[in-house]
Amino acid sequence: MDVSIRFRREMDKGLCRDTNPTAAVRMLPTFVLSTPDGTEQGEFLALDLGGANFRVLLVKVMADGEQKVEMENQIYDIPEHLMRGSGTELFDHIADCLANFLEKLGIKDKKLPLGFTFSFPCQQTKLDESVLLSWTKAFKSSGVEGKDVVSLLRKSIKKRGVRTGTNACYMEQMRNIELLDADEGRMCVNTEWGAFGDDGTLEDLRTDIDREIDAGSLNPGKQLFEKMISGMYMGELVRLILVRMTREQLLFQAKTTAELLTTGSFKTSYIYGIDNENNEEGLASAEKVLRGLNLDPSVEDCIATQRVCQIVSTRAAHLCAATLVAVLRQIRDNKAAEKLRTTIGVDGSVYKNHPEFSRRLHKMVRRLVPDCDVRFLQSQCGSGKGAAMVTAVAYRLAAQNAERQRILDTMCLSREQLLEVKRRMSEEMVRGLSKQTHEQASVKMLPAYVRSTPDGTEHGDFLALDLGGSSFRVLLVQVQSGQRHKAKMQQKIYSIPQETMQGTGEELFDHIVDCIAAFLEYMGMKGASLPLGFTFSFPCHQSRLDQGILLKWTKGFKASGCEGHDVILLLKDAVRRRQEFDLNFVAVVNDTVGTMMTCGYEDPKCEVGLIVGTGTNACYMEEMSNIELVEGNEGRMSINMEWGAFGDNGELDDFCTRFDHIVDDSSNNPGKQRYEKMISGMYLGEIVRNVLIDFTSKGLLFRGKLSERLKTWGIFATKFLSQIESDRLAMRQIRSILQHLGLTSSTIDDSVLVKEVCSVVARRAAQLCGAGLAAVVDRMRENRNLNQFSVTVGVDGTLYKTHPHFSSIMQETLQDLAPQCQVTFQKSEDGSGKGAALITAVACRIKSEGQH
Ligand code: 0WK
Ligand code: BGC
Repeated sequence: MDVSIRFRREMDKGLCRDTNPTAAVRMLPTFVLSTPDGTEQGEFLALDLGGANFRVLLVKVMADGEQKVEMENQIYDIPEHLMRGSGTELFDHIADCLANFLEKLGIKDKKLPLGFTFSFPCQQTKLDESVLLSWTKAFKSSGVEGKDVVSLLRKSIKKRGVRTGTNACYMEQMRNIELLDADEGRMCVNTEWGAFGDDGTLEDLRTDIDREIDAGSLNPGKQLFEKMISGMYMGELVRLILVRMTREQLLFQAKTTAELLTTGSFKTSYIYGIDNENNEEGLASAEKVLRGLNLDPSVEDCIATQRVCQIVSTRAAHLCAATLVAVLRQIRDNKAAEKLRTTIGVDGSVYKNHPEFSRRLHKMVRRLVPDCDVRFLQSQCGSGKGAAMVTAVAYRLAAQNAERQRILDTMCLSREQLLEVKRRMSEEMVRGLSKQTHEQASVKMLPAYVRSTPDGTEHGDFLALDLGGSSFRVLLVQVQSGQRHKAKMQQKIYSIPQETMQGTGEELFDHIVDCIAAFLEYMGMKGASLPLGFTFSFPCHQSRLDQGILLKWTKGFKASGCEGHDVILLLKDAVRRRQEFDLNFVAVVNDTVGTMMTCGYEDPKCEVGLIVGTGTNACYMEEMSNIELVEGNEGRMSINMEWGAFGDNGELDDFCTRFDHIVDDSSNNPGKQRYEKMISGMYLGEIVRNVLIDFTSKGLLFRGKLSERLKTWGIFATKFLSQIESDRLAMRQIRSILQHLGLTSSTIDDSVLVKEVCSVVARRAAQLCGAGLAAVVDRMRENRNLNQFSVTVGVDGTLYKTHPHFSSIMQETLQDLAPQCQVTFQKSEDGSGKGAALITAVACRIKSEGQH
């Protein structure tokens, strides 16, 4: 347990950017980001260097979902002199072996992808670039350390014209690998645990025998943990112990032999025969080995030798278990899992050939982490197949990334495209304002009859309704003159059931009046007759403040018998039907105008209102001289742009993707509100859902498994976009959102991709919104013949307020496309209902001034 805890500390040092350079356990990123998902296919070559044997392999991977792999391999010798010679000779030899292999298989002309298992500590900067940090085991070729082994191999192959240690790797969360900037997904980390203890962490456990081995090794002071547990040194450990015991007259009548004193004379493979459950066989094997070393062992000597072998290999198995457990704990903590269920792929001659090693390792692992369900899977085909699989996965990932990027690129807008959106919006604004082209214009530029802002003399109680956003509110706003910032407000939120939104107009307005009655009751003002301001967030033609002819429903509303009607009259009729109270209908305003007024009450420079919520829209103060639909040229009046309809005449067709068309076709107003359907909260989730369906159907996501729930309209609520993109949300939380959507088998990689889709869709929405706003503020600047123009925009809407990046991306785009405008954004805290009440207060003041 203590060794395991020490190793865990070393792992953290290796993962941490500051301590990595001096960490003994280097925790090297491998740039292997994913494990096979069964869709890999193709033929791959693999080289496997560094274990007991050097292999060249041809691996055929079939994407038949059965993980079937066909393999041909050839073992080639790496002569000792090449291990210690020059690196060029070593890599030329490797290239020769490869050429020989290709020749044999008659595939010399095939240009196959190659995976290279190079089992030495390497600093990788990408999957196919790997700099050797230091040789280990029996290798010491010159001119290789500090070099990229892939380019050395490439050079030899171009020229050509074609082991025994211990280590572990595991899939680590990217956010824990401080050497890399990425935060999302996982990457395989090569722990290089052979070097555990090189910084003295194991000094209290290392014995004099360990120090003797190290002193006699090719790399003293290095790979100390490896020298305590791996096959290259296990035999030598036993030999040195036998020598020590002999010299202390404990064995072989204190007589050593030249063989016993020869380094490496006691092979690790000897231990496999001696440290045998079947004692008899083990002792016989011990005697045979000792006689082979020219010793004349007694039975006691054989028993003692067997005991030494048991102790050396048991220590190795237990130490290996301790470090393995540290890795298992790291994975469990990363997953925040109660119980970890995982499989460990194992290879190596000691694990495979030592009769007791694996049992002892498994047993100690289970003792140290009884709460983990660990399966050990012995690799049958060596890591060469693994290298081929890594190559196959890399190929699959590369192909999938390319396809995903190709699709996502259709949703990325360039600066030129955004400038074009701005230009076309400006053009449509002019067409909307002009009497001649107003009817055809997609952006209706509706006069809103708000021309002045409160002057502080307003006072009284006002009722306000706020319909059209994600919730319906009834408000009482009490305005005291001279108390500019102290308008008191009480409000209650009421729901508008879907069937009421899409029923008859009478039912809808009767429901609204029911809510007013309930509110007056709740406020103890039953029967009160107050001036009313009505925020009605839909396109209305107005010829005065207290009239609003509904042009068309948008968002989720479709109540019959309303379009083409004055909504004030519809409300009046409903009040009349109820016969319980009366109201003084003073104003109907759009939520953008209400929001502008609410913020304008605090900041007189607020002359633009913006909503990015269920729907999207903007209003601003336009020169009366430009509003051809209204008489008079003096001063300014607010214009409800209804920019949600921008694109309904095809202005955005060259920016629309097939996902936008799918969302529009499945909406309740196809062909309408095209700009809104690329920006607002009611639709962003749907765009994402359709991209995810497309990716899944192409096998680029969720392993191609499409869940029924994901096929459900509206299931991917836009709030998920905001949650998924929040920096605080860990990948596993994204996974729980996906599980909620019935995507129970999603992987971390899937979560990373879903997050990327959400960010691409939200980024485009924010940029399009920024381009539209740039057209508005630049027009106001030109209207006022200003070189520099500063203005405040009052903004409201759930998407703008809750999405972690929408507002900043929109403001960046606005600043870039309208650099001569300094725009301040003021979030409306009180909603547009207050604005409607203030507009009502102003209208009442003007009316009462007019009567005196
Ligand atoms: C709050 C305003 C309301 C507006 C809404 C828009 O008071 O008038 O319609 O914001 O945001 P949503 O609720 O659609 O997200
Ligand atoms: C409506 C606008 C409203 C906007 C924001 C749009 O669908 O047409 O009138 O301002 O949503 O709520």
